[in-house]
Amino acid sequence: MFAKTASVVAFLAAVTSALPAGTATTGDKLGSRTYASPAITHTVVAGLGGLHFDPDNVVAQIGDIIEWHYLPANHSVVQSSFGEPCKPLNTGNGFFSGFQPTTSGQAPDVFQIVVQDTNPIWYYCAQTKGNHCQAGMAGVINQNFNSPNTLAAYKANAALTGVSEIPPYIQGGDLTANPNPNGGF
Ligand SMILES: *[C@@H]1O[C@H](CO)[C@@H](O)[C@H](O)[C@H]1NC(C)=O
Ligand SMILES: [Cu+2]
Repeated sequence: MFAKTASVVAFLAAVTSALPAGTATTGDKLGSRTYASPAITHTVVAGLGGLHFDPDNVVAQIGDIIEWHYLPANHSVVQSSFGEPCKPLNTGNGFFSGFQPTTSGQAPDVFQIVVQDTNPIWYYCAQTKGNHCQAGMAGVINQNFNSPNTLAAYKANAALTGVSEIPPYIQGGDLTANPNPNGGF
């Protein structure tokens, strides 16, 4: 009996801590309210449909995972700012997956990040052979749809840059074995 009560209390505590800030709770009963949706993984495929990320405009919740898969020939993802396309974030804190070459099918590894906040996350492919970023190989997580900072604007500005910058090392995410290497894209 005690154990059951304790587990209910633990459950309530867990649910309460998962609620968005500002959501009122009263007593020990859960009223009608909206729950945060469980974290999901958003798959983005680099190189699907040419020099392109598919999908290149993703809306994700905090806690969701973005997982990039790599098709031929040799792509990467690098976080950038909106204002400086094809260039790593100047804070040095942005992510870089490294280059993930494959001659056919998917590359053996995927790169994952966890969405930490609701700010837009801009990124590009740093492959300089063929100028992938300048050709439009860029994407965004959580674009602000009320802002002039659109993905189309990012790509237009990217086309005006010279050579993309390649970060010195992999950072800011997890390079991990592809969980679905034979998945068709
Ligand atoms: C992938 O591209 C990078 C950057 O251009 C290059 O350094 C690397 O050698 C390439 N790897 C393969 C296997 O082509
Ligand atoms: Cu690329």
